Amino acid sequence: MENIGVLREWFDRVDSDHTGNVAAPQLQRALAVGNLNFPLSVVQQMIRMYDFDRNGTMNFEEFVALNKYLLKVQNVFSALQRDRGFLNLDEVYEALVKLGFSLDSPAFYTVCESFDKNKMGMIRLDEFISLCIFIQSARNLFNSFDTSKQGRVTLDFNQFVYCTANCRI
Ligand SMILES: [Ca+2]
Repeated sequence: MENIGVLREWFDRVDSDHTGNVAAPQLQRALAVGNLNFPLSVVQQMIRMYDFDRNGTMNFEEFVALNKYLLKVQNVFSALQRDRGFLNLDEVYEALVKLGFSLDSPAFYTVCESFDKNKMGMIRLDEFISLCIFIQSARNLFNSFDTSKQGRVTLDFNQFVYCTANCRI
């Protein structure tokens, strides 16, 4: 999917009503064709991450940016899954480090727990992508409050509510 022509073709197919914009349900169906099944809320979060013009849908440029991110996550997953189709939790940790996130134990295990649907410690690709989308959104939101780049933010209750509502998947 790296080839821009191939991406354009894919986008045009997903954009079935030819508006130049892809909405969450269309994107959800398109990803499902590639065997990636996401709840609509995760797809909406993907769109929010790359919705540069803030219109709630993906134009081609935004779609390319999202695809680039998904490929990066997919590559890290593929390198570690050793043909089993899932990562164990140690491998998820390693994968997250490769993607630039080193969480402490409480944060890591809490996140894994909420994305490991059958609670077996085996994270499939779609679960891993959902997990990454969540952490990346949390990172982006955190950075928007951490204006002095101290790695620390102070939130009042309203801001806290705003944050949790924004990162909920
Ligand atoms: Ca948009």
